[in-house]
Amino acid sequence: MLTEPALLPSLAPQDLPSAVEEELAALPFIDVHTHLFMPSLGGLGLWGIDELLTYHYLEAELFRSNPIAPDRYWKLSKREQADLIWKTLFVENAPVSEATRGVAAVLKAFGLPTDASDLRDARAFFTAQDPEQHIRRVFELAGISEAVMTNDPLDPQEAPLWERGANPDPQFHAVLRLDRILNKWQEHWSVLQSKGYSVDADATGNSVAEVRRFLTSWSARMKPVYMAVSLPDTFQFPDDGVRARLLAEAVVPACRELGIPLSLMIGVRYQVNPALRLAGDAVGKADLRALERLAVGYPDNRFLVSVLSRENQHELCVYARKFRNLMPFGCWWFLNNPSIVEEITRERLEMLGVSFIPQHSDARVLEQVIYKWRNTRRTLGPILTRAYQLLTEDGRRVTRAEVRSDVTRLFRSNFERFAGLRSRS
Ligand code: HDL
Ligand code: ZN
Repeated sequence: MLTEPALLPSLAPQDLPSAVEEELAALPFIDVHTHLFMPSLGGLGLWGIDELLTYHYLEAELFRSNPIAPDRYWKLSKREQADLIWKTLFVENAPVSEATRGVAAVLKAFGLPTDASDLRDARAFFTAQDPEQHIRRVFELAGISEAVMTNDPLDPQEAPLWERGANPDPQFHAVLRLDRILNKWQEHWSVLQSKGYSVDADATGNSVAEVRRFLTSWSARMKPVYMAVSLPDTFQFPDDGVRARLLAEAVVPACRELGIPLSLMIGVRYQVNPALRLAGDAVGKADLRALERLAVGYPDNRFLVSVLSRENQHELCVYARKFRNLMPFGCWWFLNNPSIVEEITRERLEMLGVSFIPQHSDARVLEQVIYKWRNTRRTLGPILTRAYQLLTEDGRRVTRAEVRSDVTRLFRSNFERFAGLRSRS
């Protein structure tokens, strides 16, 4: 309760750092975008040291420090790949990059050696873990209560698990991911057709209505907290292509009817180096007037927005000031590095107060949430403290209760309210 006496006296400047640090540590966050999977989606979930080391961020870094040709690397087994990455990035070099240091932080969290010459101990530890208990423990170590998944209804591995009935889990929320429909219609319209939807290659005739029916059917199955799509830096809206038409006539109306946001993650330059596979994507500055037209055109829709280019961040803040149905979230992918997180978060605080969602982990491997959220707390603490110090210098002190309320908005209730999460339960 905000009125507890202990929370009421205003904080002296020297007490701000510890108060902020304690409130960040005490609050379990909601991780609003991950590639993790709930236990009932079993085999899809990645965890353990071999998956941590073969994360595509580390594969990209391997190829800069080891002469192995990518096509030869891809022929190695998962263990051989992990051994090579460990030797190259952790033994032959100090793991000073964000992604390599993260693996060291995970090993330390479990009391495992971070400077071993091989992976024997780490493999033995992770192999000995019970998967479901491990998930609960990892979430606790990370300080998150829930993770929002990325669920693809056209993924040949994942779709059958949902169609057979996947038990929901209170620590995971589903998201209906739309990339195959919106970005790769040419390759996937026939999959929809094979599932009984009368669609065609140009999305004419009944196609829009049938996509809408597909979304409604999968929403009933998954109960998504939002729908999501990643978009290229060249994304335009409106335009005379299939994507804009399906967005406007199927996806946006479906989200409005379901009362859930649409998450737009804009600025990817896909596969600039296909030889690196998942690590082959890059970044491009997008034209955010497309976002402006969506916010203006659909005032009753809500849009979660993350942009990949550092150069787009300030204008996203400006757009968020113009349109309350835009919710900036996270420092996505190539931005999730302390030097850039600090810049983005400070400008968001300066322009939006606490009306945004500072971070998501984007974790692909379970234990990554441990280091990604540790880093977020470590980076955000001084930034929030500075904001309160400036406020105090300018004549307004804050109470512990206000710090707690701000941290709760930033890492829980902004998302809960925007996604209508609590109002639906
Ligand atoms: O499209 C996305 O959700 C991105 O996050 C990609 O999955 C990307 O490969 C990634 O893992 N970024 O962190
Ligand atoms: Zn992602």
